[in-house]
Amino acid sequence: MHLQHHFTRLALLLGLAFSSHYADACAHDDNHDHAERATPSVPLPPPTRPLVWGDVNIIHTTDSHGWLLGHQKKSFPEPNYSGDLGDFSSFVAHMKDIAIQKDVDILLVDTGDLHDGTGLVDGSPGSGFDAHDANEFFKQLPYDVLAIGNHELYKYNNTLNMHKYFTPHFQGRYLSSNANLTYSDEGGQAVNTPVGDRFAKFTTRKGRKVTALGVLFDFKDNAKGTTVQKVGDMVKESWFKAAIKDEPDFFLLAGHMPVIGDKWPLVFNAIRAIHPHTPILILGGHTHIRDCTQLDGRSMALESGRYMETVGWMSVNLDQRGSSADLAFSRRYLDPNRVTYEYHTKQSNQTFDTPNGLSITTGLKALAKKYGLDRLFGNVPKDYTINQAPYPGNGSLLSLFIEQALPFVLGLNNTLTSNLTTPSVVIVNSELQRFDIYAGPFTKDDQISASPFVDRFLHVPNVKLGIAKQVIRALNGAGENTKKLYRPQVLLEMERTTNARGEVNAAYRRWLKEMASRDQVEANARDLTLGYVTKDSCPGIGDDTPHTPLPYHDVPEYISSTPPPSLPDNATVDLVFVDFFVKNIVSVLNQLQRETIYTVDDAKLYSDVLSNEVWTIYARHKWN
Ligand SMILES: *[C@@H]1O[C@H](CO)[C@@H](O)[C@H](O)[C@H]1NC(C)=O
Ligand SMILES: *[C@@H]1O[C@H](CO)[C@@H](O)[C@H](O)[C@H]1NC(C)=O
Ligand SMILES: *[C@@H]1O[C@H](CO)[C@@H](O)[C@H](O)[C@H]1NC(C)=O
Ligand SMILES: *[C@@H]1O[C@H](CO)[C@@H](O)[C@H](O)[C@H]1NC(C)=O
Ligand SMILES: *[C@@H]1O[C@H](CO)[C@@H](O)[C@H](O)[C@H]1NC(C)=O
Ligand SMILES: *[C@@H]1O[C@H](CO)[C@@H](O)[C@H](O)[C@H]1NC(C)=O
Ligand SMILES: *[C@@H]1O[C@H](CO)[C@@H](O)[C@H](O)[C@H]1NC(C)=O
Ligand SMILES: CC(=O)N[C@H]1CO[C@H](CO)[C@@H](O)[C@@H]1O
Ligand SMILES: [Zn+2]
Ligand SMILES: [Zn+2]
Repeated sequence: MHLQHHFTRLALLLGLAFSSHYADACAHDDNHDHAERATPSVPLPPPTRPLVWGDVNIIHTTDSHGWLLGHQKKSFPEPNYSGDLGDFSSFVAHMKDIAIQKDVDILLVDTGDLHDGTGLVDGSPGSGFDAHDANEFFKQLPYDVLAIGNHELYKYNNTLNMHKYFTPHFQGRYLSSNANLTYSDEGGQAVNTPVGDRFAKFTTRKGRKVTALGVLFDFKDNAKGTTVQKVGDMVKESWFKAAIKDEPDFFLLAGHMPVIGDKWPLVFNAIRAIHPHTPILILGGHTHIRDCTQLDGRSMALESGRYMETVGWMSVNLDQRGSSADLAFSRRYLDPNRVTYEYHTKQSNQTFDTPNGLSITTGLKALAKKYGLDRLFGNVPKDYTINQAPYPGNGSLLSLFIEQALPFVLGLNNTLTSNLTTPSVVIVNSELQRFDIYAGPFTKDDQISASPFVDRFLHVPNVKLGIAKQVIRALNGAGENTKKLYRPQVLLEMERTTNARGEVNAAYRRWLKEMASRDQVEANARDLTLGYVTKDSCPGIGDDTPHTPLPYHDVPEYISSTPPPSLPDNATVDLVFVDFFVKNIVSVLNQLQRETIYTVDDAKLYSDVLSNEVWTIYARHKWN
């Protein structure tokens, strides 16, 4: 009875929502044959409705972080993101053809973070320039505008590489309005220059004038030899004022900056001050979520997820110059897979691939092989996830790491100062794990995606178990007293160091948590596949394929191994942790006890094993 009631109510709600979208789509779309198209002979749910095309249409990628071979695991929802860069290239080529048939403009935009995420971009063995080879494939896509991300600025060599090899290829369209690089030229002179270009002015195929920028958020942890100017200072620069002075048909603000809660309004307002009605199209990024907002009726700001799990779409119908009426915008978040791509381009599995697309796929696979990314360490028996399963618990990757993998691996090879007969308490930051580990083959590439951070294991000997237990609580800011004591000084410092490594995914997790709690009732009543369920600030439904949200479980910032239950609190243990937060450990220890005044020199090496080697060693022994 109860269920039935929910179901009916929801079916009604959904029915209404969908039918209004169909009406919307058909009003703008002169193609009414979408119902008859041949569906691929695979049991995959296609998107629900055609894209809404306008006079200007944009395909948007952001935060791809090297997922250029797509998500290849069989566990849900990974197949939804299985499209690789070759498939994407074919998709773009067909979309460009459709744009020509419709006689409208289409632009391809990327907003940064090409580095850090998979084996393809985390290490070109030997060269010292991450992502150099993978970028050669990215360059084969016909991007109209690209913006730099913070992950292009952590290592000086990477930034230099982008400047030398990426920037020239895009001929003025790789933009870094507020990010510079300093290097010595052949004559030994220091040159300070934008990594890409500061802005671009160009004319579209349909003759529309565009002024484009590439803005990075106020990023502070960039490498020595690079500079990031604050957005608030950038808009006061004379070059900026000159660049926005003339009125284009529309402004295209690409940038590695979240569309909500950041500095876009500063750029937007600076433009609006002199061009009150010019359309402003904003493409953002960085927080890895699907999001959209409109700063006014003649503007839209879209953020298109992460890791090639989302391709964004924005379209707008332009009106007369000088008009102040609201513009008709649309936006959509596509699941990047061949079903989606074939649906929207009206291609079959046989007609979809372009020669370029196929060659990109082949080339990327060959590169992965050359890098040894297919090297197999074992077969994972089941899925282990960071946030989809409760921690602690059997499905939790963090539980497996701290309770099984680490004790096993550190116990195997502990030839240094430490003494294996001494019990230990091991503490790591949960962000040490970057990505889930799914059932099936566990390769070098999976290791790099899941656990790339290279930290040493240190230990402070002779710590009372009772104190060790309080350390983890203090680090997590739990308990009345510890919260008061440690939140302000220690944890603020800690948050900064965590940010510096680019691991913080707080906004992304907030987003997952919000969708999981919001959609619980609907989830129960709907027979949908798992995936993202977006609720943004733009009108209508954004997701191209409706999904049931993934389960979400919070995890603490720091996790600790369980000490032997029989051990009394006054027994001493080795307090083991990764060197990345050694200062915080020392600081917390000194606040928790007065017997010893610790310094970072009291933290000695505990093992030869590095944090990024744990899974491979564990896999060799336990997953074979
Ligand atoms: C940066 O590149 C140079 C030139 O290839 C190389 O000598 C150097 O070791 C690299 N630095 C790092 C930190 O990889
Ligand atoms: C960036 O480079 C430009 C061009 O050389 C220079 O005028 C500007 O002052 C630099 N900006 C910063 C923040 O270093
Ligand atoms: C579609 O084409 C791809 C690439 O040619 C092929 O690998 C795949 O098996 C095909 N799928 C179906 C369902 O025919
Ligand atoms: C976790 O795994 C253990 C050992 O395989 C099993 O005994 C236990 O029931 C499992 N717990 C849950 C919640 O699945
Ligand atoms: C243990 O450490 C030694 C010395 O560093 C090394 O040669 C050996 O390969 C390590 N064993 C394992 C299983 O990692
Ligand atoms: C290891 O610890 C045990 C127990 O605390 C102690 O008896 C032994 O001497 C230690 N061995 C070394 C090599 O430190
Ligand atoms: C720990 O505490 C117990 C009970 O209070 C006491 O009997 C024991 O001697 C203490 N051990 C040490 C090493 O202080
Ligand atoms: C297109 C595609 O691969 N869709 C898959 C998305 O994930 C669900 C499971 O959540 C699968 O059932 C679909 O086949
Ligand atoms: Zn990113
Ligand atoms: Zn970023």
